[in-house]
Amino acid sequence: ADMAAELRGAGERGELSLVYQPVLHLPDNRLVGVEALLRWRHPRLGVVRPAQFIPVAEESDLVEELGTWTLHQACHQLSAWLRAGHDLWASVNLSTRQLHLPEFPVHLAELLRVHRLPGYRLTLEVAEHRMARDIKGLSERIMAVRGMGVRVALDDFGAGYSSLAQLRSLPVDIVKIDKDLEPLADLVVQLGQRLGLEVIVEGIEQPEQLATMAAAGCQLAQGFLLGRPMPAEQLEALLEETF
Ligand code: G
Ligand code: G
Ligand code: MN
Ligand code: NA
Repeated sequence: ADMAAELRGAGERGELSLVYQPVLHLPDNRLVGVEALLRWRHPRLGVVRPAQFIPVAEESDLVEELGTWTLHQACHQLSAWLRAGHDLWASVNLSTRQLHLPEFPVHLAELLRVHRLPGYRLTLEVAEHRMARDIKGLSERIMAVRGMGVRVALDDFGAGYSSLAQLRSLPVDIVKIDKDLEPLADLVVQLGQRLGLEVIVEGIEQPEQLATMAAAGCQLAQGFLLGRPMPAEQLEALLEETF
């Protein structure tokens, strides 16, 4: 069947959900944030990963529908956790197409207001392989978002189409790097510091990788070793443990 057609209305039918992966502050092993990751439970195919359906959604206005659902859901969940007394931020992956929508800043401001969220509790992750060549337009959008206090991360740096030029020209707060940059870890961490950015290393699966990244001065990390993406209830249990 046509995946795009099946995807339409998936949120309203209850087929979408978010899983949350912990981000740890390495010096004291504290859970400081979570990355929200989208899942689609297809009635016949079972759970479909975003790598399979986001590209389809990006070819049409579906990406707006999905993005709106995701942002709303993440803000709703984050707001509940904050009201329960937990101290954390949440990041949401954003399609550049969504970021470019004329109404995006207004929608975002409205979401923050409705959920009574201070902007700094939310991070938006933008991946460079999905970035338009329009660096200037993108930069303006990022500045508009940051004007609300929302933080912006450049995702997947060092993988695929990454370029130092993009990192230098985009006014982001955070750079997320892949554990494959381990051999260059200290250089990348220095680069981040030089550019005034926070560095988050992701994909950490082995204790040795964690040790190398920590020794290089990387303070924030995520990966299967530190916590798998998990449903909200499970993440909540983790938060209660360390409360
Ligand atoms: O969770 P998983 O490993 O399947 O994610 C695969 C890719 O999908 C990653 O690049 C991730 O950034 C992206 N992704 C996950 N959730 C979302 C989402 O809500 N919106 C968008 N645009 N991309 C997402
Ligand atoms: O592109 P982005 O960084 O948003 O993609 C995040 C994806 O990486 C998620 O789909 C998540 O499931 C996956 N992921 C998170 N931690 C690990 C890890 O330690 N190893 C691997 N292979 N994938 C991971
Ligand atoms: Mn991401
Ligand atoms: Na990433």
